[in-house]
Amino acid sequence: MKHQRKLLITSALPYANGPLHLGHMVEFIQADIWTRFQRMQGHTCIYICGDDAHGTPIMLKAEQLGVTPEDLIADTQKLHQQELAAFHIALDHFHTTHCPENQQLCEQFYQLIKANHGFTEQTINQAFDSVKQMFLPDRFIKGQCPRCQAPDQYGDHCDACGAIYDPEELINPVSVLTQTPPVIKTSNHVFFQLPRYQQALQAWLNTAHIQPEVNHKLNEWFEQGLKNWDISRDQPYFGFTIPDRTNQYFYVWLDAPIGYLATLKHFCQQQPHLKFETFLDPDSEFELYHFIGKDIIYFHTLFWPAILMSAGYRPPSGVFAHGFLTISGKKMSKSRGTFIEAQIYRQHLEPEHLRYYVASKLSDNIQDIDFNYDDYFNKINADLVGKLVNLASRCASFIEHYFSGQLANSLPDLDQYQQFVNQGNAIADCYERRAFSQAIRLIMSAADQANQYITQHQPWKLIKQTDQQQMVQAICTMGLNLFRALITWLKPVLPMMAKQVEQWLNIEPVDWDSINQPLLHHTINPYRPLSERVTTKAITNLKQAVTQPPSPQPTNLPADTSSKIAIADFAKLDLRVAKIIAAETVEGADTLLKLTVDLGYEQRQVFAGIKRAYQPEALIGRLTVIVANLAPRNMRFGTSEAMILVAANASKQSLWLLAPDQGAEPGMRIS
Ligand code: 2FM
Ligand code: ZN
Repeated sequence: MKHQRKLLITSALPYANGPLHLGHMVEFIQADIWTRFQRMQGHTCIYICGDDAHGTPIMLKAEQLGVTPEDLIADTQKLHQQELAAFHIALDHFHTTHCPENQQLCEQFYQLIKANHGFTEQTINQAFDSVKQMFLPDRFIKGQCPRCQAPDQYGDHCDACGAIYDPEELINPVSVLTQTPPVIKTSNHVFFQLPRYQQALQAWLNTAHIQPEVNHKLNEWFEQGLKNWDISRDQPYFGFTIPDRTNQYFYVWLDAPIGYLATLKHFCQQQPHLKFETFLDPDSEFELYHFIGKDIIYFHTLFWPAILMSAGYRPPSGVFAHGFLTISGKKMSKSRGTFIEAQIYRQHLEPEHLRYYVASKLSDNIQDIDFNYDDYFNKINADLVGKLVNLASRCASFIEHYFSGQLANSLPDLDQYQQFVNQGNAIADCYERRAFSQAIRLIMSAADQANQYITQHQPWKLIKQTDQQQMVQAICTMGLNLFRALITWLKPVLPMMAKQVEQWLNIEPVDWDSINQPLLHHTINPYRPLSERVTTKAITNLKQAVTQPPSPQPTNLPADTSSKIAIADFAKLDLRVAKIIAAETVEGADTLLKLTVDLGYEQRQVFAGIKRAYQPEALIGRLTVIVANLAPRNMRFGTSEAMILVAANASKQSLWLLAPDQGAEPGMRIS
């Protein structure tokens, strides 16, 4: 009997301030394929993820959209979950780092590490935006590169020459928030003493599953010497406050990996047979694997294991890093039309085709992988449809038309079948090592063998000979059994197609070893096409869609942008002409104006994100259009009692207030 493993698997937590794109999907697909493969082997797997909901960018994004960070992350979480389901990512649980479980765990880690003398305090200099009254993360400072003088470079590195530096070294630095020069301000921070864990980390690396390139990188870091790590941030910040510090928060990169555990804890609360504490135990029977992008190796192979060890908990059993996704050889970029949101992709192409394509490119190293439209087109049409689906439909048509769906009682050559099925061992080995592209190559070569088998035996000729009918049934039964093996091996990649096949073949869900017994003397259901070819039109449409302006922010979107609404839905909106009678700026909000509007029958207070486009005094007396029956929204600065309608360009940098023609009066209904 096989050894039954217990695995806890995670994908990196996506930030809760934007849609999932194909780069995210590569990682989810990779972890999902591995998880599904392990489950097919009979192992117990818990696969979890959640949104990374804290930090300065999320706080500022919410402010820019005129919503609370809580609303922004709640909306984004829903959209992320929808997208993951659409791509068949078999997560057991998707949660968020902004949850009571995480707050409690962060505090617990903090107290444990503190008790183990894992922290120290240091007073540091930081760039401070005195207009915005906040400390600036490196990404919020821009200036000229101190090495090559290139303009408009971030505070930590130069895109032009690759230099890495401290923000103080930038020439003519400005805050990207207010365009004003930052001042340097000191404050006292909590640091995790990473260097103390160097030996323990090196010992851990000897046993953990770490890719050779990652090991190499780690050795370089060890040689350079590890540094203390700042785990605190000053207010304003969106996150959890540190219990014994004034106005300070846990840095998002501390609470994010702890968020893996918070998600698990939340899941365990719904699964009485699972005891959360046992997962933390250094003797836990669960192996723990993190799938991550290569940009966050430092966090997962140094900080995170050291934090776990310092708190007395078990480190991960392995960390699996992958490369970035490029689109037609280029970095993903919105302005270059190479940024493909997952939702846009699936408006034009099939999620399972992406899964297959990504699997055919992924290996166990950290090289970048490329999404190339022509390559995608060929792989789906020539391999998936041309070889795999075609084999099924060829055999099905004979079995259905001549034998009423009945398979033969025996195979023409059992040894040949066994030899074919034996290829499954090498394929399983590839899956285990995450060498998915190699697994796909082996499966497609097996598909070639299966197609050759049918071509050689020519059932379309034999069927014309009355004494060869049984032979045709046996050949096509063999063909379908070979197909069943192929779809079994592809089930981790194509779970929906595999399910469709199980229904068609009228069989129980297959696991890895089901194919050891051929399917004989059995009636199958009528065949329905398993997958369609990709059309050039669909590819062209996707290309066009990604060069369009990016889709609007999640908070402004209905769940499904492609859905139409009925007239009755439209009638629910109470749109009214309103007169702006007061307008003022809001302290601490970059984009908001506070307006008072008159509807004739009453007045409302509205916070509108239009400060960039309008001076408050220029608005007074103007007529505009509002949504009058929007439920009041509590914002950081007060309650907004309606919504002003504006036209905006894609980046929302330019805005135009809507106004009725002359003669309209406050309170008039718009229909
Ligand atoms: O790089 C990122 O997208 C992070 N949000 C990943 C966090 S993974 C984990 F540590 F939580
Ligand atoms: Zn430079």
